[in-house]
Amino acid sequence: MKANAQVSADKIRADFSAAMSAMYRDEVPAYGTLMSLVADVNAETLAADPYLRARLDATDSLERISEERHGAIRLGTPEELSMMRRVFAVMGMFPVGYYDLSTAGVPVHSTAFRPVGAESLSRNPFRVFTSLLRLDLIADAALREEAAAVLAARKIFTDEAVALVEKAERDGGLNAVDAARFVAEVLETFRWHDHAIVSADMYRRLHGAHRLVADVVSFKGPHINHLTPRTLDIDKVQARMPEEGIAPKAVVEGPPTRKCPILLRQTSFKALEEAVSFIGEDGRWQEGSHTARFGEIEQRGVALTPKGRALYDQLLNETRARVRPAADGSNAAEYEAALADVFEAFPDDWDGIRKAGLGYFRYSLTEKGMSVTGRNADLETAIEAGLIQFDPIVYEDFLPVSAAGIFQSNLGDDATQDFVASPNQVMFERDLGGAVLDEFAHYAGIQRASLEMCLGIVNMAAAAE
Ligand code: OOG
Ligand code: NI
Repeated sequence: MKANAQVSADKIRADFSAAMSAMYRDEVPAYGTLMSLVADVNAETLAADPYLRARLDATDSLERISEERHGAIRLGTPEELSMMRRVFAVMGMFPVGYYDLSTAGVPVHSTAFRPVGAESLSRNPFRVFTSLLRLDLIADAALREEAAAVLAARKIFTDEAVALVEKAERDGGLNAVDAARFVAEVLETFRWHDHAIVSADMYRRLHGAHRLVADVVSFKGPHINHLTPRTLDIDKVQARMPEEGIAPKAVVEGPPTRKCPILLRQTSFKALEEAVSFIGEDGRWQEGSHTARFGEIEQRGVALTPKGRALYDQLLNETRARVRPAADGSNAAEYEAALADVFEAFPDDWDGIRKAGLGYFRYSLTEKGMSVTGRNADLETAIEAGLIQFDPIVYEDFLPVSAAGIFQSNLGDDATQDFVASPNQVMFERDLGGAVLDEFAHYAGIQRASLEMCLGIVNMAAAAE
């Protein structure tokens, strides 16, 4: 390779994800424990289910699972958000979806930066759930202004990181030397700082407005607050966490346990209380603490169509109207029972989900299908004849109610607070400096392309025989 040849955005993302994982394992040892537990359970699950293993292998998703993770950060200003968009673009990560969390009592709105093409996703699907603090939802005007002033004065990116982003934009990429520097420089933005940029008194006041405000405003940068490996059996990992000395939150967020997993199920362990030094009166540091960083695991299932998603949302609302999961976990069993009961209404076999138009699937030719042409068959006939098969397309995004549950469990049980629901995607996109992509369009595109390819071949006019 020539010294100046550019490395792919996919490689930069894979390197960055690995560097972030190594850093977080050093900073939060429980994350390392969770990673090995997930790796064990994934290996057991695959060994016990050769069919699952074969299908993951056939759809290029087996390799990615052990390297798969997402993280989350919380930013303070529009400038930070738009610069973050440019940083992630260098790694082939683009904003997908808009999540309003004000309805759930968390003063942020968010997007997920992630790769979008099927090939990039199978190479490395690293995602970062990225939230922007909404000071406009904080009632105390004086505090709002003080917080804005602190945020305006901080610089979360190193000069070198910014210079490398500009270079990548100018040249359409980075060479290997610059890419390695870029990874190291950008990592600095996500690092934990145990010295706050505010006094203990200001921290207390920010904390009083909302714990999340204190978490965003008090520090030099947006420390990565969790990293989440992907498991193939979340119930098993959840059950084994206590044996490893990790206490999970009481309820798994998302759909119930099913034969055919849909969307996303997540659970986390509580944030750690960490020592922090605050700015003191006389130039001396004042000791204190802050809870922010935690661990999470997730199991991903099939991506749902708008129709499937509407059914999911309806069933989740129905469940929560019946039993509202208490933050202290006291009614966890009752909630789980209600969830399982209500979700009986959601078909639990792949063909049923597909036929009802609830999920997205990738179609491919079976061995038999590869050897026939000129069938003039429609999709269902071709499936029945064993010419075309289908695999669920994995959900690559997030769920607002689940995200709110994860936020809440880590902000403390007493942190529930009501805000007037005020989604503002227009403001978010203005601050971001671009539009967020539509998550459904991505899945629909993969499904359509696979379908056209299969039917095109099966129905291709028979070659002169
Ligand atoms: C983000 C919480 C959302 C998820 O997996 O739904 C999230 C945060 O706490 O900053 O990561
Ligand atoms: Ni998460």
